[in-house]
Amino acid sequence: MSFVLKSTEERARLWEPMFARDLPTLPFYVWPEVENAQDVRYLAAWQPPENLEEVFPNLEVLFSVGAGVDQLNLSSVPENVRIVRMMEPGLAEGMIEYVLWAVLSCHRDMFRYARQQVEHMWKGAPNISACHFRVGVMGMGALGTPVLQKLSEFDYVCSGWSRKRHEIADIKSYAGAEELDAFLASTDILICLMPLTEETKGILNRQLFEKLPDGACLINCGRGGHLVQEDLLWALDTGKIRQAVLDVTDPEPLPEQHPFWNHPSIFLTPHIASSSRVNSGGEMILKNIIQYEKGMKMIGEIDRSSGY
Ligand code: NDP
Ligand code: OXD
Repeated sequence: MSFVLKSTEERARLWEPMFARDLPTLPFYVWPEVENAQDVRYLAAWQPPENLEEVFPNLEVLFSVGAGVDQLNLSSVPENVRIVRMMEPGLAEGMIEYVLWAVLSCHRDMFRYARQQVEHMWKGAPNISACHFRVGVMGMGALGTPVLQKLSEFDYVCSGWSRKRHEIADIKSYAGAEELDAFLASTDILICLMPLTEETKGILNRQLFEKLPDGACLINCGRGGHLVQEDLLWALDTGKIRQAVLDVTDPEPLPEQHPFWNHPSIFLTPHIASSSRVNSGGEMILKNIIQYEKGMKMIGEIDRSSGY
């Protein structure tokens, strides 16, 4: 039985001693230096090797080193292989910081002031209190929920939308397709923090934007595939959306001539909203292997039928 890491040098350097400390009898290999592929039971990777079934025929658990699993072609992972995504505390911390920055910047109109500076323009507008802004988060999971809780501390009027209803103090929970319109109608700043699945692909589209109040803001921290790009350009041109903050695009990076690069109302960041911290990510995988070997539940195991 062995473990293979197919990822960065930094992870390899830090995780190998951690594994030797906590699971000394489990051989640790760094891809592609694997001694006996038949023995490999655990693989941690962003992308597994091609022909996974042939490369590691006895694989039992595939750990994604990221929070999302949309980069995996789930149909090429054998049915018996359990898939576990990364859930470690650093991911939520980073996402809270990013979303808070983006929401405060939209609320306080910082992107407009940045544009004004380029024009040498000195022109202020009165401040509006946070309690007058309604912030809506699509996705109330491991990231969306702590983000909503932090925004609520800042006095924003917070709501979330997800498949199931969630009971969270001070947060209004909207659930399912039938409650999406009501959620959108009461959202001034919309944040996407959903996984990319067959159901959520292209969900940020013209039809959805039309349901938002005029002059809303959009913050996409999910995946580039959630957004229909030409529909965002339409929404910005018509004033339906006044500002977009995009941490994710499709593709990443965008091609040199893409209209988003120079759009005055789009602020792009290069997929840096959050990432798993190397040490706590390693600890999480170790904990999961130990739990798995005891027949216990693993934290972050995905449900293949829903794709997240
Ligand atoms: P979770 O799986 O914990 O939460 C996902 C949430 O989305 C759940 O609330 C779920 O609903 C909801 N959801 C899924 N499908 C639908 C649907 N069809 N309709 C309505 N709601 C839906 O994921 P995380 O919070 O950990 O992460 C979310 C995503 O954030 C990741 O998949 C990744 O794409 C992105 N991400 C981006 C990063 C960045 O740096 N930009 C960093 C890390 C992650 P329910 O609660 O009902 O199950
Ligand atoms: C992730 C990401 O999914 O960085 O972890 O987007």
